[in-house]
Amino acid sequence: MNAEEFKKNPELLIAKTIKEYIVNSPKNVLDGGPMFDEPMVGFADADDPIFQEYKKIIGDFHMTPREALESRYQRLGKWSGQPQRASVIAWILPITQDTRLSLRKETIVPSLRWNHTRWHGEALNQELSKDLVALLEQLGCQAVAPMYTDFWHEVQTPQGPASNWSHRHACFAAGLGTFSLSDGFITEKGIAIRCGSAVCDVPLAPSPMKYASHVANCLYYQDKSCRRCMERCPVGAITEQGHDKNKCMDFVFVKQREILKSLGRETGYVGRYLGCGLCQTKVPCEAGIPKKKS
Ligand code: B12
Ligand code: SF4
Ligand code: SF4
Repeated sequence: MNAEEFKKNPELLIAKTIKEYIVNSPKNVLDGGPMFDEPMVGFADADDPIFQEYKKIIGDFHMTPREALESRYQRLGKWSGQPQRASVIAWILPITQDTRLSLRKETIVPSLRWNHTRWHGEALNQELSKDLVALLEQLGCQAVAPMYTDFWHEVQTPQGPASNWSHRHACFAAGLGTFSLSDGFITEKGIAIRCGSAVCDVPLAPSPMKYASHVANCLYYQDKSCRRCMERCPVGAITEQGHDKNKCMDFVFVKQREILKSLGRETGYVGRYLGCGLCQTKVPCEAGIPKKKS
């Protein structure tokens, strides 16, 4: 693709690039089949007021898209001031049915497939982010994938860890889904997903915001008809008050591996921790936006 072609329809070409990257990647493989289905892609205006609101909703440490762009190019010594327009690119990587089915059978530790998707899938997501930034730079644009920079970090808050760049908040601004009782992000392809985001100085048409609130896709917030994720969580980290990140983190980072060992099932698992995600399968929001019973 050349710069002229790109300028004619940047939204289409970026979405196509992300989708083809995942679908065709030789690394998108798990036991002979794909790890992720075709991605969903959305865009937001970097000047959407919601990014300023995130400083109140998440914390002052959460970067706006423009702050992220500036941080990267200041560090590179290539900053020439804020561009006229900037945009956020956000994507959803849906986890395949085979992996979801394998996790449905579990009650205390993740399946091997889910564990591999956590680690190998995130490595692929990181590669996609970096290659997308490199491609945009080749086309003469400025771009950054905030999560994969040396200025990305987590802040410990009393409620648990919080990132200075949240993919899901980028995805919400790009109209890709909403949050939920379990804290997971529910999209048209469900909650069993991974996601990613980047910022660029290209003026992109924002995707429509289809949702009435930031929790619109969750049945609990619609009419309290569902609490399935609460029942799936082995440590009670999800209650009607929401998701206790500290309880979840303690289980995910520490206790789950001890349980795996005691079950004699460590063979083949990878990564610093296992992943869990039990609250994201065998739930009505697993693979789509759940429908209210009429
Ligand atoms: C820190 C972290 C964790 C921590 C804390 C989780 C958390 N929810 O913050 C721990 C270790 C516990 C964790 C666990 C898991 N994680 Co994690 N984690 C992250 C990470 C690195 C940062 C998240 C963050 O700090 N967000 C900012 C905080 C402050 O957001 P928040 O509290 O969720 O947001 C709330 C408020 O904003 C609030 N709100 C209030 N008012 C308003 C108003 C508006 C307008 C809006 C929009 C919101 C809002 O609603 C939100 C939901 O309650 C992200 C990657 C990234 N950089 O985004 C992955 C990420 C969130 N994790 C992910 C996954 C998959 C998992 C696990 C399933 C483990 C696994 N890999 O298998 C579990 C699931 C736990 C759960 N029930 O959600 C996925 C999300 C998938 C999804 N469907 O949501 C992410 C995005 C990684 C990725 N690349 O895909 N994780
Ligand atoms: S399982 Fe039910 S209550 Fe939990 S996040 Fe999904 S729709 Fe909401
Ligand atoms: S990731 Fe595991 S521990 Fe955390 S809320 Fe979901 S089921 Fe509970």
